Amino acid sequence: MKTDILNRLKYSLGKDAENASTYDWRIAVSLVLRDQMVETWFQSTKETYEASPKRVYYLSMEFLIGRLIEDMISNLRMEDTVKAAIAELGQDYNTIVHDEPDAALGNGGLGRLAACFMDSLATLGIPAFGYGIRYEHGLFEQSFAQGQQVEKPETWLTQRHAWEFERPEARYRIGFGGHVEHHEGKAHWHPGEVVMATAHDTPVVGWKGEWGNTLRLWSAEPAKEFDLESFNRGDYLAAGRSEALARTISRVLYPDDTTESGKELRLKQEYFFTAASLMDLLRRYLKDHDDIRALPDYVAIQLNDTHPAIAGPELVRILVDEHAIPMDEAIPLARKCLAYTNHTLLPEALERWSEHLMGRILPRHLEIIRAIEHAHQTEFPDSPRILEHGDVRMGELAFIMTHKVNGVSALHTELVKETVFADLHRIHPTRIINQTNGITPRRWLYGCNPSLRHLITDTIGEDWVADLEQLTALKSKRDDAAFIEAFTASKRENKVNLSNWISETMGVTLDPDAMFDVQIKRIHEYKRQLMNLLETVALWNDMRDNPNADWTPRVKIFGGKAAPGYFVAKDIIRLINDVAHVINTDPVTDDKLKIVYPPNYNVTMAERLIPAADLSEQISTAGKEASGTGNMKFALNGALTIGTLDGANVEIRDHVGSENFFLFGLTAQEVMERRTHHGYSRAAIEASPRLQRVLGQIAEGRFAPHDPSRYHGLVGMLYDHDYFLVTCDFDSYFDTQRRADTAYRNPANWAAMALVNTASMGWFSSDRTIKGYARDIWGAKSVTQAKLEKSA
Ligand code: 26W
Repeated sequence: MKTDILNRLKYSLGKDAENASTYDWRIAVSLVLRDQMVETWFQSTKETYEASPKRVYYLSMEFLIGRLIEDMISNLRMEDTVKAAIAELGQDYNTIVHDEPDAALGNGGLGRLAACFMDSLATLGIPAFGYGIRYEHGLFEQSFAQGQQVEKPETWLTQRHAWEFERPEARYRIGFGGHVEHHEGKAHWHPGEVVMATAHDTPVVGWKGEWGNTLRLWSAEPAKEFDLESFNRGDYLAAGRSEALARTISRVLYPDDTTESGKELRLKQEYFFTAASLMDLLRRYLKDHDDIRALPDYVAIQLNDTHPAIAGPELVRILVDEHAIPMDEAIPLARKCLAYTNHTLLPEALERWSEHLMGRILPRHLEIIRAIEHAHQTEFPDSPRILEHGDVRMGELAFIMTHKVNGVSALHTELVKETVFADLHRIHPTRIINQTNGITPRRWLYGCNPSLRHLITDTIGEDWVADLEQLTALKSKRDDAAFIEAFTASKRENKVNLSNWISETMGVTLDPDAMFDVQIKRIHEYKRQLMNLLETVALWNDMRDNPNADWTPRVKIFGGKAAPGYFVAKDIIRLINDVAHVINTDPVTDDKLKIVYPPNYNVTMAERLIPAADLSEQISTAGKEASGTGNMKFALNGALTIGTLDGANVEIRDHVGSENFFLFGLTAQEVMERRTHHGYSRAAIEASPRLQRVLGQIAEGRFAPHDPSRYHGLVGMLYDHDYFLVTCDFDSYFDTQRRADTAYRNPANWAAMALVNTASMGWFSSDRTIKGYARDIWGAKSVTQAKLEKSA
């Protein structure tokens, strides 16, 4: 290993050990690891061609990968080797691994789920490709100026991305605009603009490096060469215009995670990567198969939300226009290959493109969408329409063009059947199924929590990493004092590490014995960070009213970005920082209550915060959080959840036991019912003196003395438009927080409850989720499993 690293330093970076920077060492180590992975990767690719199994294609606009170096090291089982080599080379392991920028090619839950799924597909030995966009700039970098969010372009690619291989041979022409000509019943699309899609492959090797899949990300490049004439004429801008235009398509990730932008560039991004991916997988299929009608037997395409839903019309276009399959055969043929996952019920997140824009950017596809609509309407006359009020509804298109639609938690799937797709569900009663989300235990326990990982492995061996349900064996340890002590020590070690990091980076001193209460996720009104903050101010008031009472010290940790155009969310961020400033400088509560909000929350920060958490905030308005996955990560790392009966919280509580979960709030049914009551928020406020007092303080500028009216809007909204029922759930939330305070005062019992959480989270492994997709949707098999069975 040592020699390999020095060779890479020399021959790939042109550096010797004396002059190498941390960056050089990191790239050298990464390239050596990549060499290791290539063996497995090639072997897997070879075996796949030989076995010609069904392949899975996961199409996603987002892959929220984070850092890869530690994940690669642990999956290849090379920690000790790498650590020893780096030490012998006189370098510091942590300095090198922490130098890697996050690959932040996603907004939040949907993007991170795609990354966890890629790890599970490889670990399970299921042949798969992830297809997405190689954004030059991922999710913006967040900083705070006077407590307000400021966005800066993210720059991960200004450095060499060590893990990828450019694939110039996998290059496709992607057309936009233009017009369609029809001759003798055949359609010919003549695009007005063409860009090139070039593939960049990152090998994805699973646990123990037994199988390797590919994450293929597309970047946009100009189709035609540099315009030398314009240049020679001195019109330099014109010379670079087509290049700049082309590159724009893969330039930046849209930072919205709940509101569709409706922007032309976004539609072009969606079609760009979807079309390149379909061309690529069909080229691969036709290399070994000549009957396009057998495609559904060898290809399963999963649409990660509606963002790649244009795949339906695009596949039909290819079948009809390039393979002369009749339209009424092409539509069902395409449907058999496609499946769609819905991740949200929020109306503003359901994509709808104007027919006008679709007709201008993708004229042939609009024709095909009309044909799809006609075929479906003919068969089901009272079916909801794809084309409505001049819009193309991508949810309806995805539903009608796929053979399976799944929700991401049991509650969410029921709500999908009862609300957004109620009418289509009546027509296709077996199409909607559930696949409750999961998380990869490799990153979210083995990788991010070494002290707990070692304790578990020392207790039950290491097979849990690829068979997480084995954690249930730990339940028997809840009355084992020595084990509980070690379990508690692990949590405290993580809290001390976090306290050191917070004091280094934010200059705030935390008491590691206080309860670490953490809410980290995108800022959104339905996730109710505001309710958390209102409870914090109410607690502060009580502490100041009664400073000598026996308070449970509490540290409130917030993390999360707001979409740049989401002003209410930005106001909430500002209020959290304004309140933190006042409370953190209050001598009365100095040793009882602190609020910290580290800027630029991302995957790497989640890996730092989650192992140190005692309490996990999953407090969304019931019926709004499709699943949540942070909730699973916290419980797996021994945090107790305070939460509503929303998304996967319901199933987490079923698995850990209601006695090990702090439940509060209205149910989804009750939320819908309460909304019918006029003035429900004013009534709730009038019924809660505690809430009234807090809202009064905020409205009068207690936390913004130089701008007292700063939060009039926010408080006014709670009085009159409290759409997410913060006011109605406040008191039960406050009381439940006090129950948590009391419980925390009994450390042994708290640790026992936390242990039961960890031990009960096996089912929430993304390995279980992927097995569900493979069984119920894709009909895909594990090649490694098949090999094992054959050799047995
Ligand atoms: C068009 C703009 C846009 C972009 C992203 C709209 C919606 C999205 C995503 C669907 C939002 C998202 O990340 N949803 C989250 O998906 C997770 C994975 O299934 C769930 O666990 C979360 O509950 C859900 O909010």
